[in-house]
Amino acid sequence: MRADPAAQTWTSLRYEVADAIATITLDRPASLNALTVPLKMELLAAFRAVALDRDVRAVVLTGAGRAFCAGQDLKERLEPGATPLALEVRERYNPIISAMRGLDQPIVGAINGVAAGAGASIAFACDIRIAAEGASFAMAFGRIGLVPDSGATWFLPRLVGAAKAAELSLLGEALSATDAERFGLVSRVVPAETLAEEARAVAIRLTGLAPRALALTKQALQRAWSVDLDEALEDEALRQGIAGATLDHAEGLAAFAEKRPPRFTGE
Ligand code: T3D
Repeated sequence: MRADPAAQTWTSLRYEVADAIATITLDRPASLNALTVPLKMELLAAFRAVALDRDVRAVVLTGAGRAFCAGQDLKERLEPGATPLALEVRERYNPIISAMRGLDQPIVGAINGVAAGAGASIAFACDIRIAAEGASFAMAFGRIGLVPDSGATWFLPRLVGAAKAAELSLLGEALSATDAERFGLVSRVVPAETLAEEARAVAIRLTGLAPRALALTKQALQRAWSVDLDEALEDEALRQGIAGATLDHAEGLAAFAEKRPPRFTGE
């Protein structure tokens, strides 16, 4: 897959850039956007394209049709010669999650419908999640005799707490959008008709902020999950040193003093 989105032929997703926002739409609606090998490869290529495009300041990730993503395409898994599971997870799923978490630009998940199995994991790996009223999350892995993957065991307890994560993972029952909001899994729930607009509005707000500070914040929040307080404090100090040396910080101070909106350039 090529890193230049203009040179790439997308068959299983749509990749559109406008107003410094890359919108990635999983586009296999007849299969509820289930993840085939081509879709996984394209999704990874899409995040790599974003990583290389400094003009993109935020990403919206969503699904076409009535689902966000139903996880692994189970029909493909039944085909003769399907890649062994551990290899598939290691070489196709894990790189997508790593690419999402390693991306400087924040990802807004517009969860338009069911997010099941690895589809839920991909939703969890977004930085901000907004759900449509009819959306739901299902840790569907156990129902087909598998274990949670693609980061689900790492993200879910951190997002909803250990007890709820265990219940959701072991029972595999769907969590409604309303309950997802109650447990802090999504920032808010909106009517389906306004989801795209609401997600875009959040992305637009992100594009107005200092890109380097956003990237450093994203990294700091993630690192804080796995270090003790002393390390987190030192990490914040280090990152503040980096952010403080940017032109965007100088611009932020100048804009404050001059009582005008800042114009951040990412430098
Ligand atoms: O490589 C590896 O295998 C390892 C990685 C594993 C990671 C995973 O993601 S494991 C979990 C895989 N996902 C699932 O088990 C979810 C399977 N789907 C469902 O349980 C249900 O479809 C949903 C709860 C998501 C939605 O239910 P519903 O009633 O709204 O829709 P439906 O009628 O079941 O599905 C609509 C169509 O989408 C249907 O197509 P058809 O029969 O009308 O032509 C259905 O087969 C298709 N579809 C839904 N999910 C998948 C799928 N096709 C392929 N793969 C799917 N995962």
